[in-house]
Amino acid sequence: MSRFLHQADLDPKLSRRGFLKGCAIAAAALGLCDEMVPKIVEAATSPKRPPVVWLHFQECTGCTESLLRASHPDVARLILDLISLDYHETLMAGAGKQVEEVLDETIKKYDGKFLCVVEGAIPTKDGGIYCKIGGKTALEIIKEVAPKSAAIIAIGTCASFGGVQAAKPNPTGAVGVRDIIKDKPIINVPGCPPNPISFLGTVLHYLTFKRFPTTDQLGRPLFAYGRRIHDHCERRPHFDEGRFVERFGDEGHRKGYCLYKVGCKGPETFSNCPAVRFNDVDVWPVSVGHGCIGCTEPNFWDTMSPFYKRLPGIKLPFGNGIVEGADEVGEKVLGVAAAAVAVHAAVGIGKRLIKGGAKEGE
Ligand code: FSX
Ligand code: SF4
Ligand code: F3S
Repeated sequence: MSRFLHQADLDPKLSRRGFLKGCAIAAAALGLCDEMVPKIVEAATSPKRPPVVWLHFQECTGCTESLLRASHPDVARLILDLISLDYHETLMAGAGKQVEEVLDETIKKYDGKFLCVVEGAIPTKDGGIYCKIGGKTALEIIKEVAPKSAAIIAIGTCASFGGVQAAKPNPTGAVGVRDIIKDKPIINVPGCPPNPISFLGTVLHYLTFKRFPTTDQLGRPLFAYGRRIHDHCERRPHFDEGRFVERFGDEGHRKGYCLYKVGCKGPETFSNCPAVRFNDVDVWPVSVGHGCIGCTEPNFWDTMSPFYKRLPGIKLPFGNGIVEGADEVGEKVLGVAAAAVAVHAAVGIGKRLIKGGAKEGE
């Protein structure tokens, strides 16, 4: 780890057991079989750690915070042990000219070899003046650093798609890295913030196979973003059977019913949250009673809001078996996802009818 880092919040040493556990968690998240764990361990223990330059632009630093405050300290520690973090503005003890020199030195010394991690969006309006570090705009910095990097990981929804600052009317013209840099391998690990395991898995895959994992059309690794939340949510049986929370705090909420009608965007959101969960205590937003707000999706501040209104255009089974027509709430157009959800809902109604639980038209 770089001499510039504060180390107080991290365990001084990662035990062998903790190390192997971290590798096993990442291998499982990557969908790799047990036989692959030794290969991952070998890559992770290579003395040749890739130098990493970690840039911060328009964001809240939640991505770094969640990574380092991971209640699973081994995961945070493993990430920092895997890479040689040569430049990271939040973690560096130094400041000003001294660290700017470190950045210059690092990108020259490791020209074409370092991994660039970008956290935060890049403002493009008015010459990019809305985010400046050391007298340079974020736009200038990314254009200077990216061409010298081997590959880029955009961590968080801001660096991936623009995030909160790109919300309408996007006053600073904020965009994600892929909108600026076109000729480097770039992978998006969105989420506001993303799950540390998704980032760890991406890094481990890169170290082990010398390339990024397969992605979807939005540049997100399929191992973490290949499934819709709605399709592996533990409340899904309630959706299918038409049991919904109508208001926060009502009986249905206390019983753990589906949160769709109080705004859950799980049917339109791709992420591993229900499977990987957070904070090492086996929870995720929906499990603790709050709908998913779609934080891994592009423009979710616009397309997924109002956050407490249901997605429009979906036919739903009510508790009494009546099928309600499409609502016009928010501005999201659901397309294929809506059709898929409607089919599931219809199946649920069908089951209820077959069971004789409700009469048609009731
Ligand atoms: Fe964005 Fe990350 Fe949301 Fe915050 O840095 S993804 S605002 S959690 O912290 O970039
Ligand atoms: Fe789970 Fe949300 Fe889908 Fe309901 S709508 S099943 S709470 S993901
Ligand atoms: Fe984000 Fe939804 Fe997961 S809000 S953290 S994608 S449950």
